[in-house]
Amino acid sequence: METQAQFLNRTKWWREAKFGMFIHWGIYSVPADNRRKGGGTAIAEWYLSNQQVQVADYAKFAAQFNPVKFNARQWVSLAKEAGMKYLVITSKHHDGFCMFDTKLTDYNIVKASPYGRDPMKDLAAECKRQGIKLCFYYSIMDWHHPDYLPRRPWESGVRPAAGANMDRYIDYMKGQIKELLTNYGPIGILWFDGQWEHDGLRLRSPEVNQFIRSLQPNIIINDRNHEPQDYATPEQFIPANALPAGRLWETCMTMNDTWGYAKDDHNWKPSSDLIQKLTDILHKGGNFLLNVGPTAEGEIPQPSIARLREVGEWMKKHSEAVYGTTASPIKRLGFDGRCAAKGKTLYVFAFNRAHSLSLPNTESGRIVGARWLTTGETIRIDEGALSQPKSLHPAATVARLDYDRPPTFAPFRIRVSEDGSYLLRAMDAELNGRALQYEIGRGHDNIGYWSDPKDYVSWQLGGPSSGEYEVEIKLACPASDAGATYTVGVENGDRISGVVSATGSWIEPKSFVLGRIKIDSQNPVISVRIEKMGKGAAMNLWSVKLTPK
Ligand code: FHN
Repeated sequence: METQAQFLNRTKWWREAKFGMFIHWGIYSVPADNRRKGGGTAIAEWYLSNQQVQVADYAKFAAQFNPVKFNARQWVSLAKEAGMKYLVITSKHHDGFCMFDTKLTDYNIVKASPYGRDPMKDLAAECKRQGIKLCFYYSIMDWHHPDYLPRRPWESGVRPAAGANMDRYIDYMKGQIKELLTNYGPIGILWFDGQWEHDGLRLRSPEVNQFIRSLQPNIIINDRNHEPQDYATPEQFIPANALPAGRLWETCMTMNDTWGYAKDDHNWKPSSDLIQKLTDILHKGGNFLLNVGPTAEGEIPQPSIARLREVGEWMKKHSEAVYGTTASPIKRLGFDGRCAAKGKTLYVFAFNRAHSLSLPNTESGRIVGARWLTTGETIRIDEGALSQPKSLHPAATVARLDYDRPPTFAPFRIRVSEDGSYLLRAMDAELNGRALQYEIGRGHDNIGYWSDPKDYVSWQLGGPSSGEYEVEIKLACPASDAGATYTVGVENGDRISGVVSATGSWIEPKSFVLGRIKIDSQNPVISVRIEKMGKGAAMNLWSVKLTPK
């Protein structure tokens, strides 16, 4: 079993890198079409599904895929210019087309396209030359492989499922993973995706993840093969807070609305927005995996290049505020901006000229130096307020504050709502114990993996709170696991109990009013504790609401 020190050592490069390039590139860039059959738009790499195309017809795009303008040096240089430290590229997406030289199917770029070369080889050499970590995205879901099930609804009668064997498919998948982790040098991350059609048992997830680590013990694996593994992957959004219990995480996001290239998707995010998203992620201790979708000719679209260069310009002056930082010790700033920490230094990202760029008082630590990284000016501090810079960066103006020790601030407390109630969300909770995980994305915004009855969840209230409160809990649990008994209440004070009933599934929460508790202490800690486990995991907890009565 890996120790925490070993885990931190193995993930060190990634935790310091903070910023990577995601590349969705495949034969879906031939149609480059993000429309759905019957109207509306979707994500272009899902073309086969969006247009309900038969596999044999979709496969014809391979013969039209000839990325003669692909230039690994240009792509890696662009990632580096943007300040990105790693690159995650789709080795195989859901369409099953392999963008690497695999011996396990001819449905690959070397054998089935006029291009006839392995771009992953070029990228591996270029990443090594430029000091960028090469990482592979690999889709478990495979619409092309005859052994992968289920078939798509529009395939019935065309491509029968008879004879398909998912175990044989998992063996194929392991064989390809072995090729990816053997033929391209050290790989930074195995970025799984497309796991949702089967559970971890069917996908032999523990076996596959262990196999990966046997091939490259230092590799990082994301959470999309049915195990928490090394980090969580909120997609197209940024969590409201740092994930509880120091859980590592990385937001992946598109620059427009699609991962694969779509000729008609012009909904590009401004570079200032991308920079502010990066600082928001830094504030919460995450990584940012920003996507480009190259064309069938092998070119990164000009709007993506422009944004990467603009972000890179900001990084040139401010990268020390990005690399190697950790989550802000101040959960909420009093102005439109964000903050990140690095030992005895805080970096403050001011999004616009705020009336007062003031910081809360520290509980420990005194400022011994302060300057604006953006302008080089020394900062004067007057009763906590920072002197304004002579000019602002349109995206984020950055201050560096040096303390005599790593500064600490008052603990985060849940603010009372205007109606006197408190909403205690999973996102804001302290997770106490071994197994609890905060789950986010794909229908989750909850505390899960509640397999140990000694684990418990808690929040500290920040406002006036003496009196009687109605307790409402929002939780989810499938019938297979229901039945646990639990209590909600004040630590070492009044509590009320409940029984977990079935709500449908792990991602179908329901709310239950339990009754009332009395609170008579200042800044009490409210907790949810398990009294007795049910048939399986206790529950997935979304929130607790306390309403004064
Ligand atoms: O279905 C995929 C999608 O095409 C894209 O690859 C994203 C990127 O993380 N992942 C899945 C949707 O969650």
